[in-house]
Order: sequence, then C-alpha cells, then structure tokens
Amino acid sequence: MNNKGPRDQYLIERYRRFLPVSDDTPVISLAEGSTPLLPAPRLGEQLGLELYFKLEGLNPTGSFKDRGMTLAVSKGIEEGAGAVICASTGNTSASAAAYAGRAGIRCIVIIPEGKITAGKLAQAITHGAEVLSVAGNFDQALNIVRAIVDKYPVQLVNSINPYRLEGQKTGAFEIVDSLGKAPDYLSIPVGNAGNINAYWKGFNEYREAGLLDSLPHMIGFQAAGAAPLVLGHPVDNPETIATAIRIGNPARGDQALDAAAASGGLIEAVTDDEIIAAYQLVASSEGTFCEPASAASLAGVIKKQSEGYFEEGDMVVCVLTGHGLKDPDTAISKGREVTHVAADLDEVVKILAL
Ligand code: AN7
Repeated sequence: MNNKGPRDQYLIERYRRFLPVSDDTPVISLAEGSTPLLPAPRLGEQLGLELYFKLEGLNPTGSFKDRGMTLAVSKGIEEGAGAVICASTGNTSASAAAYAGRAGIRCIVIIPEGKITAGKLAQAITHGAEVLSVAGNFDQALNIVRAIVDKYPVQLVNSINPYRLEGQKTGAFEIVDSLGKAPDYLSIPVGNAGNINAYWKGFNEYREAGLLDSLPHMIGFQAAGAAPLVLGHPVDNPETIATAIRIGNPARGDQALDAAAASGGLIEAVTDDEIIAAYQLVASSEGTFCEPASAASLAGVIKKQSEGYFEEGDMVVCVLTGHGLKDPDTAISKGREVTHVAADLDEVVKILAL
C-alpha cells in the first residue's frame, strides 16, 4: 500500500541530503517546516531595519520543536525505541506527544508544576502522553529524565539528543532558501540553548555546501530572570512570564555562547516588560500572534536598536518560535480590557462613541 503522500511535505524528505537518515529510516512526519518568512514592513520602518519574522508557530503542533521531533522520533523508531521521554517547559512535550502518538509508541513527559501554559498541557494530554508534573523547575525535571535514560530503555527527545538539532537546523536552510542569502542578523530566544546552536549549524552547513556566502550574526535573548548565559552562572530559581524559556541551567549553554561569539553576535537578556511589550506590538501591528518567549527575539532587536547596534537597513530575521494560542492566559491577563455591556444597541453605540 502506498499511502505516503507527496513526499516533499515532509521535512526529512526535503532536506534528506543534509540529514543523518537512510532509506531504512522510517519517516515519522506531520508535514512540519516550510513555515512562512513574513516581512514586517511597519515595524521594520519604525526600527530602520529590513525586518522579517520566521513563523515557527505555524508548525503542526505550534512550535519549532516539530522540526527536531520528526527526526528524533524517526531515528528512535529506527533504533528500536518503544518509548520516548522528555523534560519540558511545554512545547517539547506537546511535540513529543504528537509524534510519539503518530508513531504508536509510548510518550512520557516530565513538566515543572504550575508553569506549563494551558495550550501546551492540553496538547500533551490529548495526544496521549503520560504527564508527570514535578514539584520543581525545568532543570530539576531534566536531571530526573537524564537519570532515567541512563538506566532504562527509553529514548530521550530533549535537545541533548543530537537528532533534535539536526532537524531544527532546517529552519536556517529555509531562511536562506527564501532570501537567497543569510540575513545580517538572526535573532532568537534562548532557553535550553538548543535552537540557537541548530540554526548556527544550519547556516554553516549551507555555506560548506556552497549555498551561502556569508553567515549571519547570531543574537540570542534570554529572559532577565532566567539568564544564566548572561550572568555567567546557573540560576537556581529562574523566573519569567515567558515560561517556555524559564530555564536556569541550559544544557547547551557553552556551545551557544561559542556560536554567538564565532558569528560576531551576542547573547543578552530582556526583561519581562520588554518581552510583553514586543509580544503585544507584533500582534497588534503585524497581525502575528506569538507566545511570550518568542517575542524575546523582537524585544532584543528593539533594545539593541535603541543602543545603536544595527546599521540603517540591516536585514534582521526574528525567529518567532511558538504560537500565541499556546498561552491564552498571558494574552488575556496582559491584554486590553473587555468592556461588558447590556445587549442594547443604544448602550453599545454610546460606549463606542460612534
Ligand atoms: C517557544 O519545550 O525548552 O533555547 O521544553 O518553547 O532551544 O531551548 C522550549 C524552549 C524558545 C527556547 N521558544 O529554545 C521545552 C523548551 C519557545 C520554546 C525556546 C523554547 P531552546
């Protein structure tokens, strides 16, 4: 039976020659990637930049994690895994649950109590994962997961798994495929520091393949209350409204600092207020609803622009890593007030001052 469908829907097929797969690798896919690179002319003009957003929230489970998960789960199945496990601030768990469900294997997710947004938890549960909520933070959850995979035959699908980065590097390929070159700057939120490394790897591989002349400067942004790479030491009790990046001891932190330095970029922090301002700005002025952590990329660009960091007209791509619907509670609690009114035409017209 041939029920494979158009193969170029699958990220692994499109970029097969850059990925560690063979004809024997079963492709577990939800038709991920191929996300839009949306120009942001209004904000760009305000900032004096040629600004784009890479809309990773339009992946099948609403975040960039799907790029890595298609590869991690496919390779896991190839290697005989019957179960996958991850610690997660939410998006990894949603993606792992979806791909494991698609593959027909068990999925275990360990999340920090009370710090997973409603959308992400809804996804993990509904895709059939076994969800354990620990009375601790992400870093503690990840330590438990690392100890489990050392002892038991369960496949780890956090970004410590190298296949995750292999899949996620395709985000960089797509940006170059659309622009015909790399941007001057690639701005990206940093949590566990997997994705910034994945993009850097992707740009470098395209250059080695002769598909790219010059590399972008990689600029990564952590939340100020969870900024171990900026402070230079782990943070025991990370805190930020951007729960996706509420991580105090990133697994790939040193590697991320190396990538930023090698590219002539940086890793800095943005405050929760700056994150929320950028989150509301991109939604209200460019029609793009991302989750708070994703807006750290734009918040960082706005901050650096105010410091005179960029040249007029520089091309900047902000990676908007996850969809705004992941976190309806923040949107509503930080958003404009809803006006309550009687079901009465005169009342409505009066309030609207039409
Ligand atoms: C929307 O899901 O760590 O620096 O467990 O969900 O590669 O960790 C999520 C991270 C940015 C940070 N934006 O990426 C998890 C998790 C969003 C995210 C990040 C995450 P990394």
